[in-house]
Amino acid sequence: MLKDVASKLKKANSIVVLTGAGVSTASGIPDFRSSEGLWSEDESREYYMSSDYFYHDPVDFWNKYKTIFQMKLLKDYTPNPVHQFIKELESDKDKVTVITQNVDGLHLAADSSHVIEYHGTLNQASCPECGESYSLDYVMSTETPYCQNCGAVLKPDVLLFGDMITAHDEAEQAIQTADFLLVMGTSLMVTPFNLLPHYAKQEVGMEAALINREPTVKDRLFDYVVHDDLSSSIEKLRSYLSSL
Ligand code: CNA
Repeated sequence: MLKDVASKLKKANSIVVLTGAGVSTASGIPDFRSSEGLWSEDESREYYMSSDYFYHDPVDFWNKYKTIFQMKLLKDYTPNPVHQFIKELESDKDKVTVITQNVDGLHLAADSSHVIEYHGTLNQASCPECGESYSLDYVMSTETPYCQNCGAVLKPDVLLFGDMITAHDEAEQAIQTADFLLVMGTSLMVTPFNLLPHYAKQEVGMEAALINREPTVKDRLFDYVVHDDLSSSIEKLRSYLSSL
């Protein structure tokens, strides 16, 4: 199966790669829905990570946000061979667009040229009043981060539950002009991101492959499905690609 995926990757001029938390587990960042994932510990997290809660109590929001993410996500993580493999695909393609649900910034750190951070990024926060942007270093330097211009409490640039998705049209546009879709490391449980493979298959009519350790609810959509660890799958894909 991976041999077929390698051959499709080789032939395609323009590829879209959809990624989820599973591409970053090899960097040491836990995913959400595996048994050791972040979400399994406490379901009230969905409420605390919502824009409703941010506007209700922004000071306690930051308290909760940092408790949930600071220990586990806001550290110095680096790209792993999966991020690097996606970057390497650019070497003989017209375009490789990465559309990621991840908020860790690791595709940008791996230097991928076209990255759509569909759920935003943990690496920045903005003022909801005046729009001024602040770095993660500033956010982490103080218990509650306030805007230095207007004094409002900053909002993280990560998409909170209840926030509008602004990247969906851009994501569909990228898919429209691609000729192969590769989906990696996601349970495809989150809507509307999980509508993108439907769009690729049913509206645009392109072939699509999924590599994920566990079966997903969307497996039937794909032409090629591989249930395996990404690090070893990437090694195999690399070696097939080099022999083509
Ligand atoms: P998820 O629902 O936790 O699913 C992750 C999937 O990846 C699971 O089905 C696993 O089987 C699979 N997986 C994990 N490790 C590997 C591996 N090494 N090889 C192959 N497959 C693997 O996460 P989704 O991305 O589907 O859900 C979307 C959420 C998760 C988004 O809102 C993200 O912001 C959020 N999230 C992001 C990060 C991050 O930025 N790194 C971390 C945790 C959660």
